[in-house]
Amino acid sequence: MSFGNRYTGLIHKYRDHLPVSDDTRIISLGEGNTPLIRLKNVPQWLKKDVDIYVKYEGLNPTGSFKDRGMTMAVTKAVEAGSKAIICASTGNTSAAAAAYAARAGIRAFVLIPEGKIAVGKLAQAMMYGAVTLQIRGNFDAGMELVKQVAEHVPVTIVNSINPFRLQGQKTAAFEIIEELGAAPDFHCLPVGNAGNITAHWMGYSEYFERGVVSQRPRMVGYQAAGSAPFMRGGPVAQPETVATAIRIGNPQSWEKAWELQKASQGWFDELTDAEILQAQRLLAMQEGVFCEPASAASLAGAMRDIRSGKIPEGSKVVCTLTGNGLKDPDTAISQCQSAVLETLDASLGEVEKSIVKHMQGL
Ligand code: AN7
Repeated sequence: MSFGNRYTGLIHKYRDHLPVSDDTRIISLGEGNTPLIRLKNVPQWLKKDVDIYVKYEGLNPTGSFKDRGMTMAVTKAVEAGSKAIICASTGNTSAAAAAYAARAGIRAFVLIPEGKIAVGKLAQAMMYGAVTLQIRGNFDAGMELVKQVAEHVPVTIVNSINPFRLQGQKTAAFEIIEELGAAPDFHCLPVGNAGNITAHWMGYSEYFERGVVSQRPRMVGYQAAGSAPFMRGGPVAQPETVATAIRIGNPQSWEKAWELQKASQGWFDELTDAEILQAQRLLAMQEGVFCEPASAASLAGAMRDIRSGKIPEGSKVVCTLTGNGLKDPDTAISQCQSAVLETLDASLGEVEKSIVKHMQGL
């Protein structure tokens, strides 16, 4: 057994693959190194011989994959002397920006669509001390405002148009390759701005070009049907979906996404809110893994494409679970009305009666 190998975040671990120097002050909260969980019950339930792994990015320090990008973006902003960062966000980017700014001792400004971000994410932005600007408009409007205001005031944009974000996020692909000993056959992700799918393809490609692996996965991206600009062939003016994290009508990495789709021989598709929520609940109830609705789009899509044979039997599939289910308790509870929540008197008789009832058939 070896001691003293404290994990101190992905920049330390992958510094040879990242644009940092020995003098760089690293702003880290120990992000990365997330579990790659092999599903047991879902493949059986599908009656298909496939290996499905979920990369549980919800276990990052602020509960989403955004921490991988934010450790790099904030590290580089501080290195460049920036005193403030800014982003537009559907919630998770704002939570990560707020946390890493707090850690660095700089100011964070976050623009969020009023009433359209999950309550946990709002709590995070406020608790970490970001100046939280709720706009009467959606993410896309916020993104345009951020680009414009950054031309007038000295703030560093930390949305995924900041190239350091993708540098940090590519490390998830490194981790997957190191754990599996090879790239998977298919890698499925939810798509909003398409930054994360782009970053994963970068990571796989770097290990491929260095000869670490001899193959790269086919990349598969899923959007919510009400927010599916890739399927409509152009921006969606009024995106809507229960998966508020990907309620995005004008993806910032549009070209890169289509390039990697071609290069990897992957595809994009869309899922209804009902399909997304069903996959979220299935994953929680069958596997004990709680992700937020947007994240479940990756599994929902993979299940559909496995069923149809588009993803053939014998495949190794990785689904990225981008965010933690605890971020959005309202959506979770609202779809559990049929689940087991009973109200009863604090009496032994009542409690015992309920337990006996629910033990029947076990
Ligand atoms: C849980 O926080 O864009 O395709 O502003 O939070 O890289 O945009 C969030 C995106 C998937 C989509 N899953 O990733 C934001 C934001 C979750 C997310 C995505 C997001 P990209």
